[in-house]
Amino acid sequence: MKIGITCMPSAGGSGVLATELGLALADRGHEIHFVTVEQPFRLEHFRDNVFAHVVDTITYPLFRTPPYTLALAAKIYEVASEHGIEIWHAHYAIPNAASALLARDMLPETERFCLVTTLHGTDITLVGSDPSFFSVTRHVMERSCEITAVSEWLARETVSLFDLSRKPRVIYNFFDPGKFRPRPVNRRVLAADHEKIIMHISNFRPVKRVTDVVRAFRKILDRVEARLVFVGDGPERISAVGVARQLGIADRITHLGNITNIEELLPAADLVFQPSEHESFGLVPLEAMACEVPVLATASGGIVEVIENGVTGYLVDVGDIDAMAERAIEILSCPERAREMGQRARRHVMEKFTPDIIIPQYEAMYAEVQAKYRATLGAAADLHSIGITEDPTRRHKGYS
Ligand code: GMT
Repeated sequence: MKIGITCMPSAGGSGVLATELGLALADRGHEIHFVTVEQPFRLEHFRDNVFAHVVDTITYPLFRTPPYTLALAAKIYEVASEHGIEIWHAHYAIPNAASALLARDMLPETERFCLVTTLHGTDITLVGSDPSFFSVTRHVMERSCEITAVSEWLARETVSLFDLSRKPRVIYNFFDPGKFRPRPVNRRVLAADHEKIIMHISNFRPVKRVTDVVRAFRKILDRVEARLVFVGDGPERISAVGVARQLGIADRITHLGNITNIEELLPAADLVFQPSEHESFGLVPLEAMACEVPVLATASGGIVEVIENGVTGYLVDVGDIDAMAERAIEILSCPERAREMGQRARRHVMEKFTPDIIIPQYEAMYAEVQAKYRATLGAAADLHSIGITEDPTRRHKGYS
């Protein structure tokens, strides 16, 4: 199949997942065309069946910011018409699905691709539900041939927030078991021999609650010799630095910035700590579990579909710093228990979230929407039903 993929190129989970999905599909013989504003984070080397197209934008004094969404639409249109793309898979509703929808409407009716939109979380909970984006987010979801969500929680949230006519299909995140596995690593480059390593990996947005990591770490230090390793960067990192200075523990934190090959870093951790406000799935916890590293996270959002509290990791309430510290101390001071939890975690994710399990679900969905499309080609009423053309009876109703 010829598949176009648009995603965020930065270090966030949606871009990583979309890139890994494209690579896995390419390995299975599909022709994959990425269209992004810059080279995706985990797409570094030439790969068979993979093509990377970068969007050109211009600056012009009349524009307050370059109209990227339109440039993206123009690039998707160009790639789709040149390569005969059958499925366009937009990751993150805004602006990616909106641009793909515009590109699809520009194509002649018989050459239109099926648009699949995957919701990753903040595109719905924070961006899409903001009044400024609500109507456009709802419109692109209604006009996608299929919508997928990365957890049951996100699917339910989306239906209730947007009052959608159908529930998104749930397809979970996956990890590469060859890459993310326990392996010998040189801990010494990260911490002294006597220090346990607590790792937090994120894009340091407010939803990640990174200052909670620092506050809990302060309490952990009362009982355990440890080093906190921050991986990633973003607007809240500086707040974490400020809190660490106030608490007098700034020298116990190492900031590594954005790292592409985290699979070589993760196995060095004694604990991965993700106290997010909510996580629609939790790709970092998944990758940590695959490395047999115990995870401490918050019981909020779709992460409860990934971690069973007390069995494959620990879940505490959002903002409950005392509980976070208590659980972390428990894990760090009992290596035998930590090892068993890590092993159970890997067994669990190997049973549920490998590419062999997840990729065929995407392929089956692509085949289904394609078959539906082919069966309805030419019948205008049916094209409306799968979002390929706009239903004229809805046009003036207003969606919100
Ligand atoms: O975690 C982030 O803030 C990045 C964000 C993204 O969209 O890039 O990640 C989201 O997508 C990941 C892949 O599907 C999920 O595993 C993360 O849980 C989700 N993040 C949030 O819901 C906060």
